[in-house]
Amino acid sequence: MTNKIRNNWKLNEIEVLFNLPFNDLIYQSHTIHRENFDPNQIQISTLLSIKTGACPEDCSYCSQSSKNNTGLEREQLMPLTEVIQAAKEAKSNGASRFCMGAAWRNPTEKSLDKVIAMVEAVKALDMETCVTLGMLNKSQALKLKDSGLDYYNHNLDTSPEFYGEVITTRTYQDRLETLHHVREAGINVCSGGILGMGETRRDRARLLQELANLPKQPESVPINDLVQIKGTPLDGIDKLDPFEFVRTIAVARILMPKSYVRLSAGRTEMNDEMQALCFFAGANSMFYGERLLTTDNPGETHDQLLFQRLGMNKEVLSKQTSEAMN
Ligand code: SAM
Ligand code: DTB
Ligand code: SF4
Repeated sequence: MTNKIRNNWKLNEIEVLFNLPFNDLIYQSHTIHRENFDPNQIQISTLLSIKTGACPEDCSYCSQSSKNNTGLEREQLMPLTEVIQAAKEAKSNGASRFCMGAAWRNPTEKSLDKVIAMVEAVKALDMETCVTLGMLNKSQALKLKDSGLDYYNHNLDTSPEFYGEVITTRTYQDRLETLHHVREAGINVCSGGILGMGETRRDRARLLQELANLPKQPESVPINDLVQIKGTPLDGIDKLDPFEFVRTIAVARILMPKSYVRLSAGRTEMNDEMQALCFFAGANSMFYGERLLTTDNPGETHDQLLFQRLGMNKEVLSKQTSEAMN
């Protein structure tokens, strides 16, 4: 087994990993996990939707798309004071990173300035910051970097081949370009995808191949299990086999040995045993708090108990941040 980061993964090599007997696969991924991280530490982020609903994009999984009739109430950009209050609460509950999400195709210059004030205020609380605002151009990414932003989240979501079945209003290439601007600006990249949208195993392998073979692998890789939302085209689709979800986490860990793999949306549908299996397979980050963006997440009390039962601890600072400080 090797620790070396590779950016030349071939599809057939990834499919071989997916096809391994389950125990062989998670033994391999756990070994790599242990070589790179403390397996009992978990990085904790809390999410806040700073601008909800009425999004012009047509992502077929999303409660916030104006194309989907989900009954979600649209909200204006949240005032700064409310954002600071939410970040303080997240910090006192033990989150080390605060992630702010806006339902935009891309931010306007005026709205970006408002988000920048939020980033600066959250940084002043000594928390890591992350935002997800849709597509960015080069100068917007540089502006965010100047504000002290630590991470930008922009998911590839699925394979390039399946992508068109899920979203038609922006292309895979658009997403890769945003990731390029974020990387070039020197902001840490958070990029992953969603499973359980009707994609094949090959699509899951292709998504991971795209992420792993980026010029530099994302520092953070959220793996979401689709949260089915009434009024979206993906509501009612067959659920993914939980073991297939764990396999995908394991393969992500093997391909991206030094990235944080985040067990993201979908945890309310998972039992504790499955989440423990995900941690064993290599997930070492999660969203903490009652809400994701518009849907529920297991509450802090539940997660705190889960950590206690598993002897796991919340990480104070991510590896990247502590390395940057030294
Ligand atoms: N509007 C921005 C964008 O799409 O880039 C940022 C917010 S968007 C909600 C962030 C990510 O959340 C999406 O790329 C998708 O991967 C994930 N997501 C959204 N709705 C989801 C759902 N119902 N289930 C699982 N993941 C979801
Ligand atoms: C990510 O990959 N998952 C988070 C975060 N990045 C922004 C969002 C999950 C959203 C789940 C559905 C909702 O709450 O609306
Ligand atoms: Fe808009 Fe993001 Fe939802 Fe797509 S995922 S509809 S871009 S908020």
